[in-house]
Amino acid sequence: MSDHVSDTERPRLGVGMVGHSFMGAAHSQAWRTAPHFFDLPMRTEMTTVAGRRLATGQAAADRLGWLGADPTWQSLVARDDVDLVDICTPGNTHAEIAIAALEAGKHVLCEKPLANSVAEAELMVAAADKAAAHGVMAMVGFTYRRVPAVQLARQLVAQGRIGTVRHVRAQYLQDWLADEDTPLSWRLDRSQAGSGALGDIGAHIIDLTQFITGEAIVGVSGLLETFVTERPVAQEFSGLSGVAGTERGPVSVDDAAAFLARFSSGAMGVFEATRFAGGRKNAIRVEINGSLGSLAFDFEDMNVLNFFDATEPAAVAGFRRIVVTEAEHPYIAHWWPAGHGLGYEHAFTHQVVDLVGAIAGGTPPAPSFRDGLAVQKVLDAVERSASDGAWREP
Ligand code: SOE
Repeated sequence: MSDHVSDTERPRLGVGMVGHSFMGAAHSQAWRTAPHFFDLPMRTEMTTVAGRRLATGQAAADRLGWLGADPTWQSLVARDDVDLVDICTPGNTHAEIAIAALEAGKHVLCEKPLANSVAEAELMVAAADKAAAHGVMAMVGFTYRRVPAVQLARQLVAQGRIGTVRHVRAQYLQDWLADEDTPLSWRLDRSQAGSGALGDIGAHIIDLTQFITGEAIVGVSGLLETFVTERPVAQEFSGLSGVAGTERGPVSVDDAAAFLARFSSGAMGVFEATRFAGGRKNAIRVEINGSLGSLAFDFEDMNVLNFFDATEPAAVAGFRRIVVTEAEHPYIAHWWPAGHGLGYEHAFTHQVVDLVGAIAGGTPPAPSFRDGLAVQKVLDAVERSASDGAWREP
């Protein structure tokens, strides 16, 4: 890191993280890495972490690089040396933790989806609006926005390079539940996760497509399916896999979701989110067709954006594979020479960089809690439509 601003000149930002499983590990990596690759305007400190038990919290703190652990999220929020609360817990806890943190004057970064219901998300937005009046910031973690190829896609749309958007095609395909014996985890329990593939991964493509096109989804027709309604109860679970016990329990969320959508400009959208797409591990595919060209992105080839420019002579026009690793591309100048590529974790680092920049600059970060609420409303509309078969508005 170049040292333009000395440590004493930069204000300290104490961070407390709640939850230390898969997402907690991804966020920890980002807090560890960001100050070493970017000139952060604040001196971030990984102050403390809290989980369900102090002992596991302490072990996670040691493993993930936090200075210490707290016995509960309440004690973490109450600490004077914590300025920002990073929420990496299941959705059913987001509202309570985020609202308490904002009321205590702490900035908040909250994992997606923002909440488990529109009502909770509305309460979170109200708390964020109140806190904003005192310079307290709130951001929701739709991390894939910060993949450089996604940022480039948004820039090209904004520059008019694909003209009027007509089609939006988005898929989020995983296969970690395709094996019927994969055990239950909180992600399969509606009371904790709110919904299944729809909220967990469908939320990402709703946010991504609205982010890239700059348009809002204004109507949907949805379909939800649970293919495997009962699974072994997990003896242990970590990340997306676990050790199955002999007892079995119910799956109370959707395994897969599909929906048609209308965007504010009139563009048509086709969405699919599933954890049963055998062979697809983390395929986030977004293709946009406009009057002057098309864009196509696949997270499984995340350093690339495909761009078709329909204004080129037909004889030579065709999809161009832009390798988004040049210093001119968003964020890249802080990393490796051209062609050396970024991975899943870099977007989390960019998220920290942008959030710290927003806090230091006093500018509200994006995606805001209001953006999270907008996604929540689309999720809710898809669920309502899937249950009664009617076209629904968010
Ligand atoms: C599980 O489907 C999951 O971990 C999501 O919860 C994350 O948001 C996504 O980034 C990867 O997959």
